[in-house]
Amino acid sequence: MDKKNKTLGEFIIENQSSFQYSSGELSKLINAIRLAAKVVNHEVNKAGLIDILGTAGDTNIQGEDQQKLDVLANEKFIQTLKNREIVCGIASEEEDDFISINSNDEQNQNKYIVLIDPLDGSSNIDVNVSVGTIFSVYRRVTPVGTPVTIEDFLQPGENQVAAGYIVYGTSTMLVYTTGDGVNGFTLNPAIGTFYLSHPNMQFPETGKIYSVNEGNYIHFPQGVKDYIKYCQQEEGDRPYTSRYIGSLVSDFHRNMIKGGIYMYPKSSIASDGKLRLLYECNPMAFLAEQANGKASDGRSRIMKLKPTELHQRVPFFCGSAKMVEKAEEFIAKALK
Ligand code: P6P
Repeated sequence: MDKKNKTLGEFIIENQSSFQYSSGELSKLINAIRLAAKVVNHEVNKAGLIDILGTAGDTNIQGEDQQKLDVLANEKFIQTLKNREIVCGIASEEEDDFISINSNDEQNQNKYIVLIDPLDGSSNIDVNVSVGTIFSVYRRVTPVGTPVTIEDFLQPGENQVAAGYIVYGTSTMLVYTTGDGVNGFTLNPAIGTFYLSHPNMQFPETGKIYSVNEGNYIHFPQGVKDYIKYCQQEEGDRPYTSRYIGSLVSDFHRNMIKGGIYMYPKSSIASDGKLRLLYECNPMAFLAEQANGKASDGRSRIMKLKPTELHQRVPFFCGSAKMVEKAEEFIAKALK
């Protein structure tokens, strides 16, 4: 079959044998994420109607009006994952603590935990700019059949068994990895099917796009300021182009296709940066490395960091390997 016409379902089945763990469960997990993505996509696409109609014209089963989209996305992903009894625990940006899923039941042999940012960049919804869902999957480290603990969630990113995102943009795409490269699937909304549109996605080794909120420039460490000035200098293939959507998934996706670097540095107003290690930086870092890119906190490989808290923040530099390395060089030089 032509690679490009393959559906996500066919792709999962064809590739589950290459997955080193229990392939059946992983397939069910990715399928659950696929379903939740279609439901959230439907809600995101009609969000603008809330202003026109007062509501989105729908009410949910409790007869309530349209909820805030990030709350709704959170509920849809948690509900979908819970109902399929595939995972033993979930952590979400929208939940203060992790959720244990009947994992104190001897019968619950589920081995996977999922961490999600259900709707990253949701403030962009009101201005019709693309947003995304990010997910990260690990095998639990505590005994199967016992309640999950925080240790199951505080694993270094290199322990991930799968990670991906859905970008709700001009088209809706699901992009994910299970450790054997990165593949992108585009939703055909007419029939609700994801088709393989971007097989084996790779970051160009270098690029000419830098993505950072330059409004924070005065607050950045000197090394970051020096790298931004380097991007703006007229020399060789520079100045680069500045592109910053304010939605991590969208900036990452564009940079992976065209080449570029995304930065959310620490600053004098955000001592650890803004992005969350567990359900934003680690999954995007897994994807970046699987696509021959890099992901760093400015000094160390993101996926090596040992998490200490569920919602901890870290500085984040991610994208084309040569560009991340150059940023790290400027940061190191300024510290000497
Ligand atoms: P700022 C969205 O809130 C987000 O987490 C990322 O998706 C995005 O890149 C960043 O924050 C935008 O943050 O401070 O530049 O508005």
